[in-house]
Amino acid sequence: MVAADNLQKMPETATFNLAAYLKDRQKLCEAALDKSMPVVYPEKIYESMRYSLLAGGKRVRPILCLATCEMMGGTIEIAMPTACAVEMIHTMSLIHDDLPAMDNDDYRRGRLTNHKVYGDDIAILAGDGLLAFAFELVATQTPESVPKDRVLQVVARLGRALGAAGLVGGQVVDLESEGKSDISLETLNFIHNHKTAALLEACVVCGGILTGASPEDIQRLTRYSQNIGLAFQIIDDILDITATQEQLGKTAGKDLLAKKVTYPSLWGIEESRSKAQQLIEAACAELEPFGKLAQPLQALAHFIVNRSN
Ligand code: GRG
Repeated sequence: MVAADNLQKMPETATFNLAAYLKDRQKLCEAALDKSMPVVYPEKIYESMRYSLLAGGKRVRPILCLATCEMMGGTIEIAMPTACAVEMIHTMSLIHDDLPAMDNDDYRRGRLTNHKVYGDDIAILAGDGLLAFAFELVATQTPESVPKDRVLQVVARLGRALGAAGLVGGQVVDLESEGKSDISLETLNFIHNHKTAALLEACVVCGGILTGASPEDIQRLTRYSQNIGLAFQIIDDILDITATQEQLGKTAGKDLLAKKVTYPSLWGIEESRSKAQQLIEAACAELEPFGKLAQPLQALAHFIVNRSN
């Protein structure tokens, strides 16, 4: 969920109220996620998947997917299965990231991590189950009005964003970089372009694909999302230093403790913030041709740099 202090900082214009927009879209996403996954036999695995999936979270990824689809002339209805899928994929990556074999974290989204409650074995399977279900959902629940070749493109785009060319690749380089103090900016960018930005890019681009967006528009959406993706991670690194565990819902200060190379460790906090802001300006500039229709995506970009969790 979006913390109240996040929303207070959000720019509110006469024509677009981001706080109200986020509240409304979060409610829709929560309801769709809840409905998508009932508990059946064997109950334990469904409960474990639902434990993490319905634990709150800002829902930035599904909202980006819905907002892009609407900007490009589509509806919430056609994008909702893909929006739920990206949140399931994101949640599974958090469950696996928190495992003792990876980041070894005890808290996430304000509660104990999945493996702390269900054990490592079930947590691994909950991640696997969410990942598989995400693809099933897109393939079977996207409305018939969406041509099948677009659904196939979404499946392919998501698969690429997650595998060794995306999240998995970024995570591998991140693990390899642990304990090394001589990580270059190039390597740091590789890690975060893959670990964080690739899924955010897929959320936005898939929202466009579902509407049959032109290759030029897909290019614009790609540049917008790559910029917000890197800015998202820069802010994540800053928050690890400046925010409390209560605000983050997970252990704070882990990067400093692990002596991890991060954007603030390379540039300092102020410079990092200013670089994130520049990325957001560049992202918003990509959307100028869409005029007022781009307001939600532009406001979401600003939300990403102004958030406090
Ligand atoms: C995808 C097959 C597959 C495996 C996962 C573990 C792993 C491989 C990758 C790690 C990916 C990871 C955890 C990246 C960090 C991304 C990030 C900045 C997360 C925080 O996102 P928020 O702030 O969190 O949107 P909420 O809780 O609000 O959703």
